[in-house]
Amino acid sequence: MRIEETHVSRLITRRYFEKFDDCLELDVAIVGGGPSGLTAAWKLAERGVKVALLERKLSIGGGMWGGGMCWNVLVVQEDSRHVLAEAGVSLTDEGEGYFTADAVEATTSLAAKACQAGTRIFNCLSVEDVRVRDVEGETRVDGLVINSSPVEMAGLHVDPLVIGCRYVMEATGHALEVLHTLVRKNGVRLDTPSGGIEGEKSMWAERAEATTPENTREIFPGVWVCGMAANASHGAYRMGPVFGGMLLSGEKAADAIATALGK
Ligand code: 48F
Repeated sequence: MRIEETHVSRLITRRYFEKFDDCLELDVAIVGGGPSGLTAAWKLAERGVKVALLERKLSIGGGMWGGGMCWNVLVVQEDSRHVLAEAGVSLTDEGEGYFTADAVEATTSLAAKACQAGTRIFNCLSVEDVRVRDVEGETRVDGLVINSSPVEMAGLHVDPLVIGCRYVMEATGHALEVLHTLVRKNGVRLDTPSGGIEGEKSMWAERAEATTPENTREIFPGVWVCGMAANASHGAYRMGPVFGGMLLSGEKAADAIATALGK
């Protein structure tokens, strides 16, 4: 086979921009490709929701790759292992309700499930702001302001682009980047006890795992919080390298949003 380099370039640019163009109007835009975002993406796409996932880094997976302290084993509990099992991940029963999985197998399997179900993933792309609109007297988020990660990293003065969506999913983990930007720039009140970001408490894994799915909800019109972002926004504890709550949070958010969208 003869290989023409410019044709290879044409194939890449054509397919990429076809995909990008089709994602300018989405049902759901997920910010962050950690375990909660990937699970939500997979489950939303499976329900026929038009969903894209935007990840700043070259690699998706967030905090999954390194297990705990770079020792790449994940721990999940009895009530969440079905998510990894459904993704085809091998689990070892450690007794007393604990299961372990290889972090690399779990990350790549969740990512494959999300892609194969129809999620469009844009890695190397950073969300720097949200789009807001007044809808019937209520301020609502209905889009994201995005830029190329290398532009962000180099500090170049280049204007961003915008994608529209019915719902944004804030799945940026401890950083809560979407919510911090929303609150700082617009002075809006979130649906939290103080109306602001409550912050994250120290380690209490059992409590944190219980509250992660509970705190997974629409925290502002058009914005769902998912994964560690759910706890960090609600003043809840952290859980460290126990990943069950992340998976259940993604599953819950996907089910609620797909139902709200009539899917
Ligand atoms: O932190 P992360 O893995 O989020 P998660 O799904 O899972 C948390 C766990 O990994 C772990 C834990 C115990 O289970 O607490 O920490 O809540 O992944 C968040 C992803 O969001 C990306 C970031 O690079 C990471 O991969 N991200 C953060 N800010 C942005 C972003 C942004 N502004 N634009 C795009 N991606």
